[in-house]
Amino acid sequence: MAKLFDLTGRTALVTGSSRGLGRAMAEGLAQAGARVLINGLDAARAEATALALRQAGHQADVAAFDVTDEAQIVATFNRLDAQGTAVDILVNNAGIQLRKPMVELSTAEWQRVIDTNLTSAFVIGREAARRMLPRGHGKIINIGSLMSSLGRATVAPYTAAKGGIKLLTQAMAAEWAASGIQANAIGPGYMLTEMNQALIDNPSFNAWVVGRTPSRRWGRPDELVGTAVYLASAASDYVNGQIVYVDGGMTAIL
Ligand code: GCO
Repeated sequence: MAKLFDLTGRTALVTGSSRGLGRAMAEGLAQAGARVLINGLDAARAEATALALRQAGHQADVAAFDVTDEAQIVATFNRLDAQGTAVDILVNNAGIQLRKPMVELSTAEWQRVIDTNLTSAFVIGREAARRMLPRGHGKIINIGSLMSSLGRATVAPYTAAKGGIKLLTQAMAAEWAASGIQANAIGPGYMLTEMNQALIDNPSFNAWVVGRTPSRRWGRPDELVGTAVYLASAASDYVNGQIVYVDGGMTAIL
């Protein structure tokens, strides 16, 4: 059974993994045996995270690039090719949030969220798949959200992007499953992260989350690790195009 979840010998690229959910998942994949590539906009912060993982006895390096910059993405994958580093597991986690009513939202603001949260997953997924397809195996894990299936006022671009992540995952399965690639998504619920700090600190929003969530609490970033390792491992070789909500039950009830 342990072998089923063992990632030894695999390399995992986790975008947006200097902190938050991405860092938690990168740590979990490393604990399962993977060599992890820490990505972030801030190279120094990414290096600090990779160093902390190495100090904990794991294999961790940095792949610092802007997930909205196609030239940087392509250059990174070309550099990894030249180094003989194959990305076996891709976690498309990087994302931003922008809370504003649509009638006050500029098109540029909309586009920035879509570019960061959705288009990046396509571009990085395409570059990874171009290398995975000839190898006949690969794992792609796209990070969705409650907003992959539910709407909330004032987060329209994030919601549209995360809804797109769900269906992009299904499109990846449609095109790549026959070649041994499994593409799935994780839909985190309300998690205790920096991105949500303003919500956590808002007494009425906090009360709403606790009351609306069957588990009656926010989730912790480390609570995504089990699902991430599962979707990155042989345990999910016959799972494709699915989204697993790790949300305390929020999407399961009215
Ligand atoms: C919000 C939050 C949510 C969560 C998460 C839920 O403003 O409602 O930011 O979007 O971050 O995505 O799955």
